[in-house]
Amino acid sequence: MTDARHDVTILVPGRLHEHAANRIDKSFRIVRIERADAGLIDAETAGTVRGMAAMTGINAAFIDALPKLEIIANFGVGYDAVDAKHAGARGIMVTNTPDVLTEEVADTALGLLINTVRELPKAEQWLRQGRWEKDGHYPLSQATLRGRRAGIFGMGRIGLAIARRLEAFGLSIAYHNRRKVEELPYAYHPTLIGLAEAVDTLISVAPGTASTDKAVNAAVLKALGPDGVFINIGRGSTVDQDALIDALKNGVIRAAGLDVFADEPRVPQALIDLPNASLLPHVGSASVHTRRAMADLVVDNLISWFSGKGPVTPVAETAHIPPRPI
Ligand code: NAP
Ligand code: 8YV
Repeated sequence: MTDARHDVTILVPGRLHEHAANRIDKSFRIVRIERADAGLIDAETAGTVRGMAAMTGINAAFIDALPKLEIIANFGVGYDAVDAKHAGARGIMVTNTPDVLTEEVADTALGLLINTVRELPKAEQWLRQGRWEKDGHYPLSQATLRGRRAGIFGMGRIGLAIARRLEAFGLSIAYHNRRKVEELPYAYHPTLIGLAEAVDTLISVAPGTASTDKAVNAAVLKALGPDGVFINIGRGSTVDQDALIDALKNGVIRAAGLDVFADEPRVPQALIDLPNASLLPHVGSASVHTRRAMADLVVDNLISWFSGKGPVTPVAETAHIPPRPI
């Protein structure tokens, strides 16, 4: 897509992938500010802003400070940081970046699961610290993937890509969504606790919304059981993090692998200190290849919108908004 609209101002608050920023600069008039704070933009400029590209939180007050805003292009498939409901109510389109990151995130989920169960990061440290030569072999891992029963919380695009990989690894698969996906061969559980009771390996890839807030709580972890492994590649808000720390400390579950946290980038010391937690700094989609594809989709949404063709990937809360007339 090459349509240039240099009369359209696109606001970029905070950091943005440079490929996206460069493409926006080529096609539009770009205005960058340090963060999403209405105090950082003068009223005259605010009055010219018609689009936004963001990988930061965008709240209702910031949206309301931009009277001509038509579209917010979010960098990421998860858009929990954007008040999409408020945008929708004001007739402002919100887009996200689905599909282009699905396989990458599923790969990361499997890597995190194997690291957690087979202790590979710790085994590598053993070698790097010279302990193989000094102390002999790294101890056998207490856990194995063999015979595990996986449960996916959030069987959407990424959940399904994880399930396909788990099938190839020989694990049985069940899932919980609000709605059963009819065409899938996997066992459906209408409740999360029912899923946790039925499996020993729970993988959360649900979005961060009011309905998933702290859904993985003490009762769900107890239901998972003492051989239980919990993996979170979705959003930190879907888990009661204190309950998870207690469960890991007290043997309520065996281990956890986490790519996402309640208050990123802050990770509680209690979690860092736990030997049975494998931790990653939110790198699910973080390859050069995939982040560039996400950057392209952010800009393709802006170009399509301002060409009068509508959004490429609108989010559910704003999908009802018609394309703007040109
Ligand atoms: P998706 O296709 O929309 O899938 C989300 C699934 O969650 C849907 O199947 C949905 O089914 C289910 N769900 C939503 N609310 C639920 C609830 N209250 N209870 C039970 N199930 C619920 O999204 P996706 O592309 O797979 O992405 C999923 C999430 O992964 C994103 O929102 C993002 O937060 C996260 N993510 C993380 C990374 C990372 O770097 N770690 C990267 C990309 C994405 P129902 O509507 O039927 O309930
Ligand atoms: C990104 C993600 O790291 O797409 C998502 O929902 O969590 C990740 O792919 C994040 O959105 C970048 O800000």
